[in-house]
Amino acid sequence: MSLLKAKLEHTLPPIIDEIRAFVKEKAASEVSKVTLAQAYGGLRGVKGLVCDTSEVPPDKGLVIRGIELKNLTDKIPEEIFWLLLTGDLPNDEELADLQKEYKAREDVPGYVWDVLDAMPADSHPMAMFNTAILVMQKESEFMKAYNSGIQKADYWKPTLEDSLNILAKLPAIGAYVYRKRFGKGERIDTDKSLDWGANYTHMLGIPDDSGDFARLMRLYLTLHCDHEGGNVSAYSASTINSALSDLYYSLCGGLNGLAGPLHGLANQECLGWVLETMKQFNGAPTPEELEKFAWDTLNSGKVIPGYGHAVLRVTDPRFDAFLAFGKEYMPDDPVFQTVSRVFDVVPNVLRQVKKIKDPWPNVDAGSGALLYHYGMKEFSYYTVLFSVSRAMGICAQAIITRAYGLPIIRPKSLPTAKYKELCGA
Ligand code: CMX
Repeated sequence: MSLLKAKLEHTLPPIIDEIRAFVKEKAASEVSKVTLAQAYGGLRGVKGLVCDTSEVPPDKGLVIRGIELKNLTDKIPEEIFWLLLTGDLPNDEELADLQKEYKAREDVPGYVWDVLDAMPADSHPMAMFNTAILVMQKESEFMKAYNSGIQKADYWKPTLEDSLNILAKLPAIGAYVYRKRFGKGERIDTDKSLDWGANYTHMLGIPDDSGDFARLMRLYLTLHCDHEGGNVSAYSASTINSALSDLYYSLCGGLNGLAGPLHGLANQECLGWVLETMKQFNGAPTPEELEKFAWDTLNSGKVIPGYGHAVLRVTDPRFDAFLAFGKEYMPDDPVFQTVSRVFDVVPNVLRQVKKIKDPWPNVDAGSGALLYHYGMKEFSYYTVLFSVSRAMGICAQAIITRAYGLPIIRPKSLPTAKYKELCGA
């Protein structure tokens, strides 16, 4: 048995008992009210979901199991997955065991490559990536166990198996999507001696003699791992999961939401916006030029990608971490310098637009420039990197939800006429 499963078998039962007792005792306590504006406003701020893997306080940004992200940027993604799931960072033995589990499960079924090869050459990388996940659904251990009559209390166990099986394969799948979609040549085999992030870098095939690109990839995969339960990808995935659809269905569904330009696709849009400013002004623009460009974007009815957030009200700590990386590894890169200058200018512009609640950069504002620096210039691929990372949070949330035995998600909708009645209109 993996050490991760053994640890969860030991730690989950008392947590589950405590939650059951707490909910029983306080069942009638009110935790949120919903106004009409919220009902018609994407339920912003309405509390009614449970997520124990991470939280996003508006004034802090991502906190994973009580630890602020800024204190986790030196951790590798495997450590983060362990933390999301168990609430603790792994010791050396536990980390090595998780890495061994990934290695044992990383071979991708041949039919996945065939399906990807058969997709139209101009498919979006996210469509390819998500298709590869969905096409593996027949491998689901949860589905097999469910069909064999597994007890509800054990649902989390095959969900953990599905998680490990999927996470182990995502770097190879993601790397092949990159090589296939952008004509980079043959698929590169996995290197069993490398960790999850470095192996992904290796299979992408981008030259990295210094190891700095692998360093960035590990950071990237760590920073994008989870963002509590209410964002589009997490919420979509957990809704699908709550129907006892297995993780191949629910992860794919969640990541389809990540492919939207207001969510994860913003990182592709963001670098495009930065490069557009450089094209228009023949190089790194001055602050005045950037300010004008920002106003032109807003006045043409478009959003400034990489800025604003539904929950955050401060600079995203994930952006801070990327900015720090850029300052250390590529301070003279003109694209990075432009990103840095955009950060000096755009919040002041957005602050002047009354309706915008958060003028600060989010995770997507800076990451593209760093990838671009190392030669990954295909913007439409960037959300796949985000997905490989976010799969950790979605899987961890699914395992925990199954362990808690939470029911199918089914909030109530009403027609407008009923809301009018309710509001006395
Ligand atoms: N540029 C221009 N307008 C913006 C804006 C931005 N960066 N951020 C918010 N606004 C606008 C909204 O479009 C909205 O306008 P309308 O009322 O006309 O529709 C208004 O300001 C109020 O929005 P808000 O309450 O501040 O923000 P929301 O919670 O509705 O939306 C988000 C949040 C992220 C979708 C929005 O800030 C946005 O579109 N940002 C740009 C896209 C982006 O970077 N997305 C990535 C987010 C991180 C992630 O999920 O990956």
